[in-house]
Amino acid sequence: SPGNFQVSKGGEVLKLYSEPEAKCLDCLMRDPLRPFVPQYHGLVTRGEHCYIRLEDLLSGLRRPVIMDCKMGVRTYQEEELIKARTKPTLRSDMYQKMMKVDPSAPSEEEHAQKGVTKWRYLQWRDTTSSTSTLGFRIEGVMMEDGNVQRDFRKIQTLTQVTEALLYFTRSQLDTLKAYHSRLLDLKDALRNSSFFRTHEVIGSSLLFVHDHNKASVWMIDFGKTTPLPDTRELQHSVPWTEGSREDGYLIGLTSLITSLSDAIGLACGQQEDTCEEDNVLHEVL
Ligand code: I3P
Repeated sequence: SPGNFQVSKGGEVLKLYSEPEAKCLDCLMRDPLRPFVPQYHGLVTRGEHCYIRLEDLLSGLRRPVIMDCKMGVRTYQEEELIKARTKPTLRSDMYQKMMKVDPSAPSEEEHAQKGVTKWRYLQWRDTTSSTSTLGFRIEGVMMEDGNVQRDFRKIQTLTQVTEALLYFTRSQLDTLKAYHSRLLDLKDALRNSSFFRTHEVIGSSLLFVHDHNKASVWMIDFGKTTPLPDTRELQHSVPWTEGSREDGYLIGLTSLITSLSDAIGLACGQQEDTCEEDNVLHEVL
């Protein structure tokens, strides 16, 4: 959320300090994932707050277009579910946000309380988006003019995701291909990452950023990413069951890669003359 950020200078942004995030970034600077994470420059105090100094991923870009994909099959920590059971705290702000989207979503009890637990709210977001089924969701898109669109959060199917990708890239083949190849490289780096093997990655996003001549993807937001106890490791590619701590990160990455392939195929069809694969096929036929 923009409220947690301070403008800095020299191609940096300041993000409000959180211990779990700072620990992750420390670890990530010494991991094969480093090229996929904004560079971390340590901490700084401004006024009474401590901040994390991060590379500004938008620096040097002209009228950038941005898409935030929240990764994983769930966006709440197991701890949140336990809290909801043992000492439930009701959130009226989350009840209000739920009502705004769908007044029929809260139960009778929740209506009476005018509140929902944080777990309930986050789980509702997960099941009314593609998070639970595809392992990620598009949280938001910002177009060249700075206009932010959040409607994508209600997307449920891979076909809808592909349509959103075509909209976000304006069907530009070079941009789609750059994103596709960056995600394949990321998948490779994740395979070799000891950070990834040993952390539960929750509520983290892939940030897609492009302008007229550059496109890249970055891993961001590690405030709810936590190390596993001693020698435990995650697969990241299996459904979550309570206690497993599996996050489904790779389920989401695979869905995204599939959707990008589909988008490339469709964008090819729209501009036959510029598509190499198509031309080869025409020659053969
Ligand atoms: C927020 C979103 C954030 C979450 C925040 C939610 O909902 O899920 O990720 O913060 O909880 O309000 P939305 O985007 O639908 O408005 P965390 O990921 O840090 O838990 P919060 O209000 O307790 O900060």
